[in-house]
Parts: sequence; structure tokens; C-alpha cells
Amino acid sequence: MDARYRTRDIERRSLDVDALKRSFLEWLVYSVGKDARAATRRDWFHTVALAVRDRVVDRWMDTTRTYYTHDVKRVYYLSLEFLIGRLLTNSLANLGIIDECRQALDRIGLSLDEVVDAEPDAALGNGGLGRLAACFLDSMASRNLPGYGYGIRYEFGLFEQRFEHGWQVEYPEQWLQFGNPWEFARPEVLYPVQFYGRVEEFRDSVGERAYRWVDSERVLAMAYDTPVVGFGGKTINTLRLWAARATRDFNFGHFNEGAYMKAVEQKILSENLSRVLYPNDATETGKELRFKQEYFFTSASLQDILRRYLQHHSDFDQLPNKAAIQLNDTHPAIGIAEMMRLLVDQHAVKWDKAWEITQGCFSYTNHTLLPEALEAWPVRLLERVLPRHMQIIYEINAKFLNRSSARAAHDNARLSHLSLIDERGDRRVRMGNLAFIGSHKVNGVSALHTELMKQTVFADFHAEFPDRIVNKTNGITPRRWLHQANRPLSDLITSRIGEGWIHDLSALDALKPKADDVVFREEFRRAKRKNKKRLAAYLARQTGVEINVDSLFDVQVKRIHEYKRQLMNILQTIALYNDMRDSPTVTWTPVTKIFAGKAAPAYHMAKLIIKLINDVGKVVNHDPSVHDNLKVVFLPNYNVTAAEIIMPAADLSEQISTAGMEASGTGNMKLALNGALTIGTLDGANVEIKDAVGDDNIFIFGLTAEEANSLRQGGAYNPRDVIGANPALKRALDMISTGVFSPDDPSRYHPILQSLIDGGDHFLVTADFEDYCTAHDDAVALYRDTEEWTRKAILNTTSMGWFSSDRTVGEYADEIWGVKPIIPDEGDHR
Ligand code: NBY
Repeated sequence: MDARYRTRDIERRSLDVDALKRSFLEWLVYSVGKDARAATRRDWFHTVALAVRDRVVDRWMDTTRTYYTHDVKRVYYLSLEFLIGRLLTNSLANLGIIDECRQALDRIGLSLDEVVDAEPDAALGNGGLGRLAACFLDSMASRNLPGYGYGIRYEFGLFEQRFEHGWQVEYPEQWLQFGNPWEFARPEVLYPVQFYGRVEEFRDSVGERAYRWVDSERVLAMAYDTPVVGFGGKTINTLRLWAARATRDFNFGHFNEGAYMKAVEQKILSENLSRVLYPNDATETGKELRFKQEYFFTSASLQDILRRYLQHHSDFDQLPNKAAIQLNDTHPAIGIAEMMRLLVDQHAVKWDKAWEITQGCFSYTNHTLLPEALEAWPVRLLERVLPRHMQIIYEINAKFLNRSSARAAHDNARLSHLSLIDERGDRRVRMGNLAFIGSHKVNGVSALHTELMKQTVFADFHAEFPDRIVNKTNGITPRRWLHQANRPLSDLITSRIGEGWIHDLSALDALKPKADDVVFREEFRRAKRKNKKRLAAYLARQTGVEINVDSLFDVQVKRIHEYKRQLMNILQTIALYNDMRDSPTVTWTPVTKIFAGKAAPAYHMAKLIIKLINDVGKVVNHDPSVHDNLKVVFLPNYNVTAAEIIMPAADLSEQISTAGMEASGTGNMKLALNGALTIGTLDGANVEIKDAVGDDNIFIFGLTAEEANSLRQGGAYNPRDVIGANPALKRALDMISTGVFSPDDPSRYHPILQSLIDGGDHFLVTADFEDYCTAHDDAVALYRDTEEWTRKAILNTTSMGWFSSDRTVGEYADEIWGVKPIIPDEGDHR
């Protein structure tokens, strides 16, 4: 090889400060095409990202080649959502070159923080489910597991939220507007995906009945690959996202007839498949385009998985030993039928063999028990859009029901529960049931949620397959959520126990005794205060509200949903406001209520709750009689980037869902890991967090899942009586209903009051209110005892080791996927 190129290649991979600086300057000119005087912050971001990407590519190819040469079993994580956020700090930190990069930029006269801030936030997800997928990618790479993410390269991510007069207004999120330096387009990796048409029956070469799908419309799926850098930079996995491409860009027939728009119409319609992420986080709205998105990315991914397998194999017997396919909720569940179609129709595998292979490969994670979120697609839609899949689903169903114990027992009620088809009303395909019977393992995301799965939605399936449902309590990546987001605390921890905790979070255990060390407590508080100052500055910039850094930062950040009960929080805020005004001479502990989160655009009640919080904030924040002891701030456009600033700064973490409704939660873990104390119900993973941090270090209140259930089942619950018996609650509701917070429109909040009073209060806000207020008072009282509060905060951080997604992913690997870590062989490039 030419010696000059060789030196250049080594230079381009070098991690030292001077080499980094030289690459930045070179990339700016030769790839971004700007000179240093004209370069904007965005130009510098692209420059740095490209230079960093150079330092990833060799190891990426090593990783891919190692998987290929050893023909290892891989795990494929199929998810309609990957909420990855920004990647620059993440790549630098996982490569271990944050400081080098900072210095290199310093020498050019630039600040790394400003460069980092120019990166758009990749919001290819709605909330917990999408962020979990992103944490799993980080953990799979960091544990050297051969894992791939498969999803959609949405042109528009989750909408940008702005407030106009306190109302949520949605704007398109154009994250790709200025290009994406992390991705590699793969125009040669292209798969056809069919829709519509009809099924033709014919006899195959040996005279057996066979089927082909004809007269269909085709769209192409084109791959875009993003490297996923593991901690330490050894394993670099791949996130492969599909973009829709038309089979024909241009219809010359139409064009020649002068129909210019019509000539490109088909292209635009086809490519709409990857245009935009659906913004619902807990409701299924049954849109045809959404269903087509699900099939589009699932089919392309399965074709890609089979192509990769066939590089080493000539039949499909070994597929379950080479490919574990994880369904992130039911969104890719049509993959069960698609795998059967690919094996039976395209590769002439016998039905029973194909079914055994399919079950051997697939597993399914359930993320919710809320009935409105369980996907059920109309049979008529499937018949029209995927006619062959509908046949296959009928066939799977018939064989399954025939062998079920319910059939043997002639138990029709149970049979109808087990059926893939919901026969009530318009007939629908239950995607959860399809995912369940097509998988060898099905998991819930917290101990309580898994238990409830067994008792409720999947009770009949659990009786039929008692070993299939397992628990995998969620986790979060300690790299992003502590090491990167919270430098002050991260440095403090490292100063005492070294860096090992970054890839083995259970090492935090060793710090528990430090809770009793005055000096450590002082340093812990100093780190928290730095983070609070940073958040206060950010909130002031974004909202104009100035907050007291020494107040208790009381944080509820998550999607806005009635079951998450932001309403209960704001009602308690009003009650606290009243108390402060009633007793102006009391020395109040200053409290700042911080909210953030998006509402699904069509979820009117959630949007009304946002408006209420903003209206309450307007009154409270301008009332001199509370002497700045209470502030209410709603930060617009919550996303991963905002979360990285909020989590480290929180004192109190609000996890107050109606028990039985939050499958797990993961924000609860991020906040506790960063030293916030939780005020919460016994719901989702809160139960396990309580066990980990200890009863004395958490504020638990409210009904249990069982109690909530029986209260509702009993039918005797009367919110009116409860309100009547609680003067603080009654007063807060009266203020809302008489327009104290909405003088311009006093009846604005009647729908909210209605849902509580006449609507039966489905989410039990009134039932839990009193207990919630007591728990809150306890928390505020404790906050005055600085040393004791800090001690508990430290015990929260140091007890959260188990909630690392490294642990979660390790359990999936051992108990569901059967994949093993492998350290990539190094190529001859170093
Ligand atoms: O998944 C969340 C759960 O609510 C949360 O408790 C859990 O911690 C997290 C990770 O397991 N579920 C969630 O985020 N769900 C969605 O984002 C979602 C998105 C789309 C649809 C349904 C749910 N949909 O039907 O379109």
C-alpha cells in the first residue's frame, strides 16, 4: 500500500488531541465545504461527527466481519420506535475521547458544549417503549452481544411541541433537514414489499397445493445504517432503518400527456410509508397507513434476516439457532405471518416445520395492559392490504384452536378468548394473541406487570402455556443517564470507586456506606446543586420563569396521560398554593413543580390538562403573596435532550400512576439513579425500586393494584362523597370550576371536572388524593433536613445498580435469545 495513504489512514483513526484537531480542520474544508471563518455551529457539529465517525468505522467492520465469519447467533430487535436522541456525546464517551475532543476544539477556539448543542435530537419514538429500544441498543453493544436494531427511518420524528396561550400546538420535527452525519445510505440494500392484490392457488412441482400473491403494489425498502458504539468502543453494532422508495420514480406516460403532478403522485404515495412517526403512545387508532408501516419494516427486516442466514446455510433447520427476533410490542407482530409466508410460499418449507422455526425465532415483549392500546386490526383491512397473510392467520388460528385444551373441554368462552379473531362487532385480528402463539417466550416489563399479564389479558394463554410468560424488568443505560448526563455526580462516583460502575452498575453498591460520610454528602449536594443551576438556567431560557435553585425540584416528566395522573399533581399544587396563602407567616419550604411531556395530538383531555397546568402556573408564578415559595413550570417539547438536563437536577420524582396501569416506567429509574427520591404508587417498577432503595428512602402512597381494581369492580365508588369529605380537594376543584385559573373562559375545565365527578373518576384521582398530599407533605418536611435528605438521595443512587439495561439485556440474552457475547477480532488496520 502507498505509504502516504497508510499514514493518512492511521492519522484518521488516531485518538490524540492533535490528530483530532487536524481531522476537524480537514473535514470542515473537504467534506463540509466551509472555511473556518464562515463555519456555523451546525457546520462544526457535522465536521466533528464525521471525524468521530471515522474512528468508529474500522471497528464497525471488524464487528460485522466477526459475526459473519463465526456465523454467530444474532438478536434482531424489531421496533417501530428508537428514541435515540443525540449521538455525539454518546459516541465520544463510549470511545473514551470526550476530553481529547474538548481540548482539540479548544485549540480551534470552539466549545464542545456548543458543538454538541447543534445536533438535532433524533426523536424516532413516542416515549418509554422507544427509549427502551435505544437503551437496549447501547447495552447490547456494550456487552458485546451481536444485536441489530431494525426500524423505520422516519423523515419526521415525534412532533415538536410548542405552547400558544398555554395550549399545545404541534409542529413537524425536521431532524433530517440538514442531513444526518451518522447514517450510511445503502442504496444497494433494497427489498420489495407488497401490498393489496389477491392470492392465487396452484399446484407446485410435486402436485401439492400452493399459493402465490399476485397483482400487488410494490414499494421498495432501502436500508440506512447507523453504527451503535458500545462502551469501550470494541463492539460496534448496527441500527438498520428502512426508508420507503417508489419502484418507479416517474411515470413517463402521465408526463408525456402533460399530467406532471400525476407523474410523481405514485412516488409520493409510496414514500409516505416512512414519512412520519405516529404520535400515539397508548392508544391504537387503526389507521391503514400505520398498519402498512408495520408490515413495511417488518417484511424488509425479515427478508434481510433470511438473506443473511442463507449466506451460510442451504436449509432453514438452523434458523432458530442463528436468529432471535424480538418483537417490541405487537407493532411488528405481523412478522409471525410474514415469516410463515416467506418460509412456506417463497422457500417451500412445509407448514409444520415452518411453524416450529417461527416459534423458535420469535419472542414478544408486552408493554401495556390498557385495553385501548391493544392492537386489533379489522379482518377486512387485512384481507384487502395483506390477503395472503389473512389466510395464513386463519390457518394458524384453526390449527391452534384445534389443539387447545379449550377445544377438548368444549369450553367456548375460553376458545373465543384464545382465538386470533375477535368476533365481537366488526371482526378483528388480535395482534397480541398472534404474537403470543408465534413466540417461544413472552415477557412483561416489571414484576407486577408480568403478574397482571398472567392474571388478566393473557390468563387463558398462561393456562395453556404456563412456561411461556417470563418477566424482564426494564432498565436504563448508565452511560447516557449517569455518565454522560450527570458529569458532576459521575466524576464524584469515579473519584471514590473508579470507573468500573460505567459498565457494571452494581459496583455502586460499594458506595452505600458513603451515605453516612459528611464529606461525601457535602460533595453529593454540590453536584446536585450544579445540575439544578443548569436546569434553572435552561428553564429560564425556554420559559422565562425564574426559579429558586434552593427550592425542592419536584419533577413529573413523561407523556401526558390520564393514567399517569398529572391532574392529581396539579390539584395537589393548587392545594399547596392555598395553604401558603392561608398561612403567610409560616416558614414554607420553597417548592418548584416542574412538568414536561407531550400529549397525543388527538387526546383532548390530555391537552386540556396541559392547558390547566399552564394556567395554574400563570396565576401562581405571579402571585406575590406566596413569596416565590411556589413556582409551576411546564417545559415545552420534552425529549431525550431535555431529559438529560432534567434527570440530574431533580430532588423529587413523581411516579404517581393509578396502580396497575403503568407497565414499568423507566423515567422512575433515571430519576432515582440521579439521586431523586420517589413519591409514587405501588405500580410498575416502582415496586422493585422500593425494594431496592428500602422503604425508608421512598414515599409510597395510595391504593394497590388489587385495591384499585376491587374499588372499581365494586361499582360503589363515589367520587362526590370523597370530594365532599376533603375540603382541600373540594376547594381546588371549586377554584377550577369557577374560573380562578381561566377568567377568560370559566367553563374551560368542565370536561375535567365532569370526568372526575360524573364520569366516575376512572383513574381514581380523588381516591388517592388525600394519601398523596400526606406523602407530599412528608417529602417536603424531610427536605428541610438537608443531611437526612442527602443521605437518602445517596442511598437512592447507590441502590439502583440492578436497574441497568445491561442487566436486563443480559437476562434476555440468557433466558430468551440464547445469544452469547463475542469480542470482535481486530482487523489488520492497527
Ligand atoms: O413502555 C411504555 C409503558 O407505558 C411504560 O410503563 C414502560 O416502561 C415502557 C417500556 O417498557 N409504553 C409505551 O411507551 N408505549 C408506547 O410508546 C406506544 C406507542 C405506540 C402505540 C402504543 C404504545 N400504538 O399503539 O401506536
